[in-house]
Amino acid sequence: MIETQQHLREEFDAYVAADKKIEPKDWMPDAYRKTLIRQISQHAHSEIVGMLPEGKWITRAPSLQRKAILLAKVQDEAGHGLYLYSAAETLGVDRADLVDDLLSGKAKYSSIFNYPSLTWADIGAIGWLVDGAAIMNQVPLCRCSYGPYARAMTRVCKEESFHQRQGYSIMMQLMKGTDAQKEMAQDALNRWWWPSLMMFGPSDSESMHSSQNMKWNIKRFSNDELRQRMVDMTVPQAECIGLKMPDPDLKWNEEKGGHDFGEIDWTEFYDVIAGNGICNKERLEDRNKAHDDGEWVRDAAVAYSEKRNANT
Ligand code: BYC
Repeated sequence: MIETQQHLREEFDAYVAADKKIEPKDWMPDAYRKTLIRQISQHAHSEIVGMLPEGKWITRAPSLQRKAILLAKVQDEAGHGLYLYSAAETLGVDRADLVDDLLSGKAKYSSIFNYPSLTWADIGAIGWLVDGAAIMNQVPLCRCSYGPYARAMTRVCKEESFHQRQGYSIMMQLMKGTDAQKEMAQDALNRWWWPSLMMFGPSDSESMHSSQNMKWNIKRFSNDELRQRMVDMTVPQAECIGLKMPDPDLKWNEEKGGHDFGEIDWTEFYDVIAGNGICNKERLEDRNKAHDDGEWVRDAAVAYSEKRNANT
């Protein structure tokens, strides 16, 4: 029995080392299954909670065209949540249990969604920076060793790149506008920049899952590597439209071939993920209300399927 386990483990390791995909019915170590359920479910919850800050602006979008675009974007996030819950279910968990953990406050979701969206420029900043960070993090996940997660990511990334461009287009338009519009765009960048960098997670020396998950080809790059790429990608985009990065320590480092940047406020990050951010309470209340309001839809779907099954 122990020998069989050992053999399965060696086979699994060789498979991952050869960059092959692990599929739901394949043998996998318990810890691999567990860390995937953790990451994929947190990711699914982030997509669902991520609808809230932008959803609040659908009725206040400045034109019909912007409203239609925002509506489609928020709907895409709901779709991403659903693909991800489905991917998590292939690992043997029940979606209803995952949702319960989100609603009770037990489960984590991305820190970024605990900040308020105060102005229309925040919708630009979210698309540009938050979806920008999401793409930076998720493109490598398309090569994740777990097949269903990798495949879900392929579609998610295609949609995220539209989202990122719509956000940048809002910022671009505001920066061509009046002084008040330019100030609004700058203020949004000032407030969203540091939280966007926090999305990549703790620094490498503090990240408890990175090293094992990189060995298993779940993660391909470390939190700090992806954060550095995000900084290097965003700085010229900001300059191009006349925005100033809110970091006095930011400067190009020729030797490293990237930017040096200021220290992240890790106390703030850990406070937010412990549930004490500006909007944690509001987000959970809104999500619980949406879930309760949707009960009749779930009941109707169950009644319909029971009736159909009885007739066949
Ligand atoms: N927020 O060992 P570490 C989106 C937790 S959705 C909260 O480095 P790992 C979008 C971490 O979970 C964006 N918690 O962990 C949606 C762990 O706690 P547990 C979401 C965070 O997993 C709508 C602990 O800190 N994207 O893009 O190796 C509209 C130690 O961290 C955060 C994903 O979920 C955080 N920022 O690395 C627009 C992508 N960071 O679980 C956009 C998939 C860390 O031990 N996820 N923690 O209790 C990942 O790539 C990785 O899970 C992370 C963290 C990079 C986030």
